[in-house]
Formats: sequence, C-alpha cells, structure tokens
Amino acid sequence: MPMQYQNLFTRVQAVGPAHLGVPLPEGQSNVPRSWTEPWFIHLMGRLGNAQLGPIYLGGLGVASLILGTLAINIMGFNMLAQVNWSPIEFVRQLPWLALEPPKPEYGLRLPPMNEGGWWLFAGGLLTTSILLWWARTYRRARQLGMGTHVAWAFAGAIWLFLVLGFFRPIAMGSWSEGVPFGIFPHLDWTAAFSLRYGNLFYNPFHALSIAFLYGSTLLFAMHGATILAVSRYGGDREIDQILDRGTATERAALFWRWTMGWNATMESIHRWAWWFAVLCPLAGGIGILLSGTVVDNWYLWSVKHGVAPAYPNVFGTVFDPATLPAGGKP
Ligand code: 07D
Ligand code: 07D
Repeated sequence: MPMQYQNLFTRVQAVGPAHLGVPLPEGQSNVPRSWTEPWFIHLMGRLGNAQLGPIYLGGLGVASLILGTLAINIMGFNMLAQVNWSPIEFVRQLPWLALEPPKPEYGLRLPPMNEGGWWLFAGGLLTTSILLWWARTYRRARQLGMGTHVAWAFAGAIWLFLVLGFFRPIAMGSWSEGVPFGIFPHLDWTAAFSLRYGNLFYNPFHALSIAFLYGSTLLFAMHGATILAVSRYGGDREIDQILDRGTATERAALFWRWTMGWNATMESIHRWAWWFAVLCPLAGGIGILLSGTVVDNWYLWSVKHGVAPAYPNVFGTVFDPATLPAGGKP
C-alpha cells in the first residue's frame, strides 16, 4: 500500500471571513477594535489556525506582560553588567550567564542589590507576572462559559515553580536555596541539587514525576496518531465525535481494542492527558519540597526503606557526606 493520505504534514486551509468570536460585555476589553481586527497568515495556518486575533488584552494581561518584561530585563541587565556592558560578549556568553540568588549568610533577609537583591526582585516580579497570567487564563475561560481546566493544569506547573523558588527556600530558611536565572546555570543547579540530596533517582516522587512525563508523551503520541488516522472520517472534529460517535470514533476505538484489548473513549483520553500532565509537576513539587526538609539523602533513605541495596561494606559504614564536618571524618 502506498503512503497515501497519511496526513502528517498536510493541513486543509479553508479561507473564509474572519471569526470574531462572541461580543464582549461593555468595559471588558481595553483594546481598540482596530488593533484586534483579525488577519490571516498562510504559514501560521500550516501549524494551526491561519487567523491571528482578535487578542484580548485586559488589565491582568497588560500587568502580567509589564511585570514579566521587567523581570526578564532585570535578568538581562545584570548579565550585561557582568560582561562589562559589551553587547557582543552578552550574546556570546548568554547561555552561561546568570543572575544568582543571595549567599546563605543572608538567610531570608533582604540582601544588598548586587548580592542577590536583584535575584529576589526579579523573582518576585516573575512570580507576580505568572500569577496574573494564571488569573487571566481563569477569567477568560469563565468569560467564555468554559470550565477552568486549563487554569488548573497551569497551576500544576506553577506549584513546582513556587516550590523551587519560594516554598522550599522558605522552609529551608534561606533564599540561597533558590534556582539561579540562567540557561546553563539552572542546569548546574539541578545537577548539584541531585548530588546534594544523595541522587534524586532514589527520590520516589522524582520517579513518579518521570513516569507521568514519559506517560504524557506516550499518551500524546497515541492520541495524536489515532485522531490523525481517522481524520479522513472526520475524527478530528472531536466534539462531534463525542456527541455523535460516527464511524471515526468507532474505528479508532476498535483499533485499540484489537491491538491492546481496551480503549479510552473520545472523552476519557482527554482526562488521561490532563491527569498525566498535571501529576508530573505535582508529584515533582512534593519530591523537591521533601528534599533537605524531611529527607537529607535519598540514597540512604532508600537503603533504610529497603528500596535500594546497600553497597558492600568494603569501606566501613557509609556516612552521608553532607552531615560530616568540612573535610573531616565523623
Ligand atoms: C516547549 C513551551 C515554550 C517555553 C520555552 C521556555 C525562558 C527562559 C530566560 C535567558 C517546555 C522559555 C524560556 C522564558 C529565558 C533567560 C534568563 C516548554 C515549551 C521554550 N526551566 N531545564 C530548559 C525553564 C527548571 C531543566 C529550556 C523555566 C528547574 C533541564 C528553557 C523554568 C529544573 C533542561 C528552560 C525552568 C529544570 C531544561 C527549555 C521555571 C527541573 C534542559 C524548556 C520558570 C525541572 C532544557 C538549556 C522547554 C535546556 C531546559 C526554562 C525550571 C531543568 C531555557 C522558564 C529548575 C534538565 N529550561 N528547569 O522546552 O535546553 O520547556 O536547557 O521554572 O535540558 Mg529548565
Ligand atoms: C519547571 C514548572 C515551572 C514552569 C512554569 C512556567 C515562563 C516562560 C515564556 C512561553 C518542567 C513558567 C514559564 C516563565 C514563559 C514563554 C516564551 C516544569 C516546570 C511555571 N530527571 N530533576 C524533574 C528526569 C535527573 C532534578 C522533573 C529524567 C538527575 C531536579 C522530571 C531524568 C538529576 C528536579 C524530571 C532525570 C535530576 C528534577 C521535572 C533522566 C540531575 C526538579 C518535571 C532520564 C543530574 C524536577 C522532583 C517538569 C522535579 C525534576 C525528569 C534525571 C535533578 C520528571 C527523565 C538524576 C533538581 N526531573 N534529574 O514538569 O520535580 O518540569 O523533581 O535522567 O526540580 Mg530530574
């Protein structure tokens, strides 16, 4: 059979009049109509919908964008200062530059601006910006009479973000526990965190988080592929297929019963997707919050609970190096 109509890249673009959506009540948008007159870009249509706009810019959106831009600018200017205000060096070294949190000495106190103050300030602005954007997703969904599932999924990611930079540093009593802003520096922090707490692989919540991350890609692949495979029967019109099941849904369901004996439904697959995606940062955040507060060394914790075997006793008793005095023996 030739590779006919596999529908991986093709996208039918039916061009019609702009879809303006529902009218908004008086005072609901501060955007002049002329700004939001939709336009069409063919290339955008290859990825999604060709129609751009109308975009809603309410108070929450504007405030979020302003604070977010300020935060990114503070990070950028701190990095620029570190390379002596040379734009060329800034671009060249950008992946390695960082705005670091304060030193441990400062605890949760306000440090001088150049010793972590800017980190705290930028972090506060970024957090406020993200929370305002969350409120925007909530309010826009309500305005459209939708459920608030997107907002609550976003809240899952925000939970992990807040654990990393806010809740855990507070629980540990020091802003120095926070993550630096920077492309590779935040990866160095991640690797160091794992080492400091005795290898994060032995943290069961990290494992759960990974299972949901991998599960999300598996479900996404299965769902995306299934719907594309029945789009020739209208399977991509998912709502029609839930309400009036038709031939596409029947086939898709039968395919999975044939291949694995069981099938999700047109509705339940989206519940699976939502829960897998949300549980990834939710479980992860729990795992991070427990590190250093409740558990100091995940490897020794695992040995103690019979999850991991102890190394053979060739070097005598194993101590958690973090509990030893600097460079000393127990
Ligand atoms: C594809 C949606 C679009 C979003 C994008 C990210 C910024 C940052 C700021 C230069 C899937 C936009 C990026 C606005 C620019 C400055 C100062 C989402 C998509 C394209 N990480 N992380 C990345 C963040 C943490 C880890 C990339 C943010 C934890 C590892 C990008 C946060 C830990 C790897 C990035 C955050 C961690 C990355 C690609 C916040 C543990 C990679 C992200 C706010 C969870 C990968 C060089 C992506 C990489 C990567 C952003 C937190 C680990 C720069 C904003 C502290 C191991 N992270 N990250 O595609 O290539 O996301 O790094 O919490 O390998 Mg990270
Ligand atoms: C970061 C949520 C916050 C993001 C928000 C977005 C903007 C930008 C701009 C749109 C991602 C804000 C957005 C500001 C807007 C634009 C343009 C979500 C975030 C609010 N790990 N690990 C995880 C694996 C190891 C470590 C999770 C795998 C090592 C640490 C995930 C491996 C060490 C942490 C995961 C592996 C280590 C994690 C992240 C393999 C390093 C965390 C889930 C195969 C040597 C985080 C409990 C997520 C966590 C985390 C995967 C290995 C360290 C499942 C596959 C052993 C410190 N790791 N990891 O959704 O929750 O992140 O851990 O080796 O903190 Mg890990």
